[in-house]
Amino acid sequence: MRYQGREVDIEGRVRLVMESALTARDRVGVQDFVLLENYNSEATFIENLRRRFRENLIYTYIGSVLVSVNPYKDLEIYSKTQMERYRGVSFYEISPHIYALSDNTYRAMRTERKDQCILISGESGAGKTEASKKILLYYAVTCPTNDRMAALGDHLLQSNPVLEAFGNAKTLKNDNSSRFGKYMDIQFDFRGTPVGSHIMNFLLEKTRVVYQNQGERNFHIFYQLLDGGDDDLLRRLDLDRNPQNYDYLVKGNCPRLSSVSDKNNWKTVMKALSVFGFTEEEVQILLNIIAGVLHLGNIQFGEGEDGEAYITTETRLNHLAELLGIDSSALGEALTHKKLTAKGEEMISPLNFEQAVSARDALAKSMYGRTFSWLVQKINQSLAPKDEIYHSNKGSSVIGLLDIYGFEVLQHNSFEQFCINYCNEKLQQLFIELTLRSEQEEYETEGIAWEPVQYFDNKIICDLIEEKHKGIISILDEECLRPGETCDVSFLEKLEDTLGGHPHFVTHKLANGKTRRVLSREEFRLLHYAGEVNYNVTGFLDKNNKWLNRNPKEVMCQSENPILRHCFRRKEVIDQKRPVTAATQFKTSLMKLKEILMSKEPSYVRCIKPNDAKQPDRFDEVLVRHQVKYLGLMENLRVRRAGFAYRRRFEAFLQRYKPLCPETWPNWHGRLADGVSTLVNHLGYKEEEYKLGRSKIFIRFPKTLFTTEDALEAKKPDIALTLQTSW
Ligand code: AD9
Ligand code: MG
Repeated sequence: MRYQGREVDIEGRVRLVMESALTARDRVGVQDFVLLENYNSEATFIENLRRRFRENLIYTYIGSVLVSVNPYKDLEIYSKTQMERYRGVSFYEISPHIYALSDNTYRAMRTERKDQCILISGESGAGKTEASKKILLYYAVTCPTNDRMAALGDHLLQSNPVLEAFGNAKTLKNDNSSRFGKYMDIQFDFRGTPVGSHIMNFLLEKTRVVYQNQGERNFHIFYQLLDGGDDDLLRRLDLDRNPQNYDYLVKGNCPRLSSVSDKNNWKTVMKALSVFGFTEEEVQILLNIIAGVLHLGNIQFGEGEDGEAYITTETRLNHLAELLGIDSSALGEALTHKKLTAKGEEMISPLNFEQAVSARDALAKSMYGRTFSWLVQKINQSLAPKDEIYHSNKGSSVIGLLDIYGFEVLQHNSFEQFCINYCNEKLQQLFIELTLRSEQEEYETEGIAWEPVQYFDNKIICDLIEEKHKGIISILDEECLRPGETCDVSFLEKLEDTLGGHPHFVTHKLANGKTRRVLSREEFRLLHYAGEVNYNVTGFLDKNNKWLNRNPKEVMCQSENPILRHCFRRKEVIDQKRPVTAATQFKTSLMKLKEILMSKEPSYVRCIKPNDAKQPDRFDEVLVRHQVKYLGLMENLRVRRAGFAYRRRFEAFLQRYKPLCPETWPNWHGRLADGVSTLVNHLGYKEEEYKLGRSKIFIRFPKTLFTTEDALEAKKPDIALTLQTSW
């Protein structure tokens, strides 16, 4: 048998039976925070987390929300046997686990016929991506399948290594940090068989392609190719194995990672691509682009007498052009000249050194970013449900999985952190709206009176960022689109003019020396729900502007490489309209995402990072307290407890406690509500201790439940043991 996920022998079992429920609770804490006696105390909350973490019990509930603490070590709790334990078992009957949440969500989808979504949040390195992988694994292994669908489970799992290779990177916070947001729909038919999937990707951090902070790396795929690609391949791509030889890979001074084998991961990625049906030729042209980005980074410029840039690395340029299937001189010109159309006439003007470097980097970012989107599209084609099966089936439903980049505060925060933190802000808002709403709805459906709880609503910060005309994004866009000389500093001034006095916005000028850390003249500070972040405006306009010069686009759309031709459409070159800015595009996709999520029944995984050193068995209380605070876990708990600490469906309650009452034992034959009423009357529940809703009993205090548990233990120790192990 198992106790809290560990095997115990017969002797151990006897010993455990001897232990009182309280002793067990003292050692391993409670499995659901709502059972904490002192639920208002943050210290008690954290102590409970700490005790459980010490015992390798990384999961704890707040009602139906799963709190997960990153163990930074492999725990043997994800096996197939474990999956079997959780299959079909009610949420509260067994110790908390990501599998319990996965199973519960699946069953809710099946029984209630309602689309579900699982929202995973937490800061960078807290374990979101790992959680999402465990959920996928659970569905791939446990869901019913048939021969035709057997491959889908495999495809679902294989999407991870590919997307991680191209979209994840080593950062200071996480060796495998997601640098894009991912929302994945898993589609099920009326039998509950997974039949397809679709991935929506959000704003890839493209800047990383050309620049990495100290101690960070570029996207994994570059290192994997250099380390794992065979000699013939590298020769064909004209690459050598040393990352130090590529300008785009040396900025962070971190070519190798001890925690990651680039070579092994390369093999996994290549295998996964073939699973997705990529032909050998497609893989080759994809790799041409990846190698092309590296070669592009090594193109160097000189400056002529009149300040015009010229290319000093002609041979490299030729190699690059050959690799990308484009004309070498056209590429050279595109990197050193700007094409303008004025009054119907085409004019070509030379770029200076800085402009040429920036044109080169813009092209590299654009090539990589568009190729990433192409890749997601290809994977989606392979994951799409086969029409005749899916669409002919009424009653099909969906489970959505959201795994985005976590809240980030770095030494130097730029446009990317601004977008990432905005995304987290929106997700927090959704959490607030939905947890409160669903709680309220449950009381309403069950006909129970509700007492609202005070909580911090971060809508004010979301508005500050996204409001039309007055929000930061609108102001940024205006500055980007304004004709004439605009710069990052004029953007900051505009922010100050419009937002001065906003309680969540501070700058050097506005702070008047009143803030803790003095801001520089290029910074603004946002007081996010998760803490203060100083953003440096340098580069904001540039990164927001998705305007790529016309010449590089023209060159790319004439490429012999079909992926590049797909990514750079002729229409785009002809169409002179300015593209939507990066921030606005991001805002629009977040709005779309919110709509998708709001139409589904949400479940939550709130991930916590126990220490900054990425070490096992280290629980940094200050760090954890901070996360508990900004994730709003105390408020979440209070909301859950404001009304009733516990709720159970009548049948579950009756089934469990019926041995305690002669009238309900061994079976109750009347209405369920009457059975529960008879039972609690017999147990002596006082009127203020509980309420009967339409289908559930609501118990106000955990103590009431503990007393009932103790009574059950006294009567049937065997039953009580399973109970101790799960509560
Ligand atoms: V980011 O916002 O993408 O930077 P995540 O996604 O929250 O971040 P991730 O899931 O990548 O973090 O976890 C970081 C690392 O912690 C992983 O690479 C694992 O080494 C480690 N980890 C996380 N969860 C678990 C787990 N359940 N068991 C063991 C884990 N290790
Ligand atoms: Mg991640």
